[in-house]
Amino acid sequence: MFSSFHLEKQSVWIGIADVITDGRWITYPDTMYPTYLNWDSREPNGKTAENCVEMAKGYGYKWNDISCSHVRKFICEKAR
Ligand SMILES: [Ca+2]
Ligand SMILES: [Ca+2]
Repeated sequence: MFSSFHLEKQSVWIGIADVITDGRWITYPDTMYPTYLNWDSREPNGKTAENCVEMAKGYGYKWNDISCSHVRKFICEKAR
């Protein structure tokens, strides 16, 4: 999984976006449809204004779509 380092402190990008077709979420950089979703109950709500996905600190790290222009650290998958 992922390290919990820094997670208590801030929201993070998880490499999923719907920049090509709104509502069609794709993982990056491998461009796959995610097989797992963990949206907050109020999300996604941003339509074409919010195209990147964060694990949102304010939502208990459930997912939120948000403008891609925000500055966030990333969570990345590490090869075994
Ligand atoms: Ca969107
Ligand atoms: Ca949102």
